[in-house]
Amino acid sequence: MTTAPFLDRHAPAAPVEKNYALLINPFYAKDANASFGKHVLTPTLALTSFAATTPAYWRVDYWDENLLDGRPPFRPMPQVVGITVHLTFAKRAYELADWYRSRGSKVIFGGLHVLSCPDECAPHADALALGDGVQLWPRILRDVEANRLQARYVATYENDYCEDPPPRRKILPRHSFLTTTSLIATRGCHNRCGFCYLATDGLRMPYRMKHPQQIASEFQDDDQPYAVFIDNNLGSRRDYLHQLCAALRPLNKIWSAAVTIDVTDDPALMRNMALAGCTGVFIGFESLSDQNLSDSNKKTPKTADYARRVRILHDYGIQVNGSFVLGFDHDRKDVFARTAEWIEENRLECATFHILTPYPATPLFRQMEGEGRILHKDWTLYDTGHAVFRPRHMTPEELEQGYAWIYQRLFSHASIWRRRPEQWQAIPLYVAMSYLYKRSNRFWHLLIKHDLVNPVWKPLVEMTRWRHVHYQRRLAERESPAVAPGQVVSAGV
Ligand code: B12
Ligand code: SF4
Repeated sequence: MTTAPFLDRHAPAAPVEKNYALLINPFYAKDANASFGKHVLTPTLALTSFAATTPAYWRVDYWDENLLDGRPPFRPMPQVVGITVHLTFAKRAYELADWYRSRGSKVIFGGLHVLSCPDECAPHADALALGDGVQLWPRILRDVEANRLQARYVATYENDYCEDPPPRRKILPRHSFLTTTSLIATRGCHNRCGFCYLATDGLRMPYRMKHPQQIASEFQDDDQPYAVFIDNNLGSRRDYLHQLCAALRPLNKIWSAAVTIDVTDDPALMRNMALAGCTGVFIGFESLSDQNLSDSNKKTPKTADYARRVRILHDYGIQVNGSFVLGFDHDRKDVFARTAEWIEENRLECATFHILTPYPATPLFRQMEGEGRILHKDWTLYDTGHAVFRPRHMTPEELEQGYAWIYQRLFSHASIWRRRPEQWQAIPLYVAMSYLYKRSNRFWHLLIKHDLVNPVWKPLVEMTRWRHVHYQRRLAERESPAVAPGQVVSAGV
């Protein structure tokens, strides 16, 4: 889980196959503090989304190096290699690109890092796709065919999102993920937090939505019981989320999504989400300090009201995976213990932690650079598990130690027990989920390597779906929330 597959520099070049495209999600090292399981929950849509626009006479293969099946294929050599590049795996993307280019393939880079650091990426690729790949990929392939590939292709995110084809999920290895149904209904977010990639210079991503019925059809067609919405914020437009819930409800399937905590302002929406099969939400609380949140420009309710809002979600049987950022300017050394206590007090079923990370070309990066607080630009360590800047009230080492400590505490037997659901009937399922997700890192590589992720999880997913469908029926019959079921598969899991 920590070392990239070996690329043999002496391997001879195989012949190049015309009209063959290989799409690669490069390897990145996994943080041993967190769950390895999270990396095989749902596939990224970076590659499948634009793969859908490939002309029928092109062959497309998908290779995710994180599934531990070794290095990507090279016999025959693809005519085109498309690689998605994030800053944490940029170095690996460059190694792969150099290898394939030296043997005759044309390499195309796209993704967030290409947008924020194009000049760094350019020497390693034949062409850069800056922006929406769905619009650019068919143009790029046409230019490859006509032998007139350009160095840069640029697209905005302002077209009608309903015109995008469904992602090409059939190219994914089906047993390797908890579910292949990563759905994305919207792009953008009504917020622009200074630390978020959405605030990257030059990235204009207005909030765009697909028709709810398109999303329901995608969910139905992929034939999985559980979907994860990978939208930045599925709750940015509540009127839209109401409509989406109405479209999902007849499917009798379950799903989870990232939303902001202000969705709890609308009790009817909570009810509709539960009735539509929502079993969990991923919420970026970010911090329990109002000052940190306003410094970051995050429009969010007061932190003193967070606990009440978590209860509303729990009342509707919706589990909460809280995401917390550590190392803000108002964080002192007590932030770790205070955050852990709050999570336990409010019985968050799951929590994800991130060391504050100034992504290049964001307002936070500019601020930190202006204050001389950036420690280095080794992007591999910009993985939110390392301190890459000088925090205000502690040393970088103390921040990293606090980050490791809080994961250990939240994954401990005692903490898992303290956060157990109030209904005793729900406890066995909660414990099963917690142990599989949080305390099984030593087994995860075996599940991943032997394509067992989906077969092992499937019974738990089905049990959760079955329990939730029964709960939906009880909820539909009454005005107030019914007694919530315990879920096995929950927010972000
Ligand atoms: C799914 C997901 C994951 C999955 C899978 C990740 C993977 N690489 O396999 C999991 C859960 C494992 C994960 C883990 C992490 N993630 Co993540 N993840 C996402 C998420 C929610 C969706 C990605 C996605 O599918 N987007 C939708 C696609 C369609 O958009 P896209 O990637 O931008 O692709 C479009 C274009 O960029 C372009 N394009 C992209 N690639 C290519 C390639 C070519 C050839 C072409 C032509 C075009 C093209 O076309 C696409 C269509 O328009 C995003 C947030 C988001 N909503 O985007 C965060 C996000 C990418 N993750 C992020 C982070 C920080 C992480 C972690 C480091 C967090 C952590 N500490 O654990 C880890 C580790 C991963 C790593 N080291 O990179 C950050 C990255 C920030 C940054 N500036 O790099 C994001 C943006 C979340 C955020 N709001 O901060 N993640
Ligand atoms: S609310 Fe979340 S997705 Fe929206 S800008 Fe802030 S961090 Fe990014």
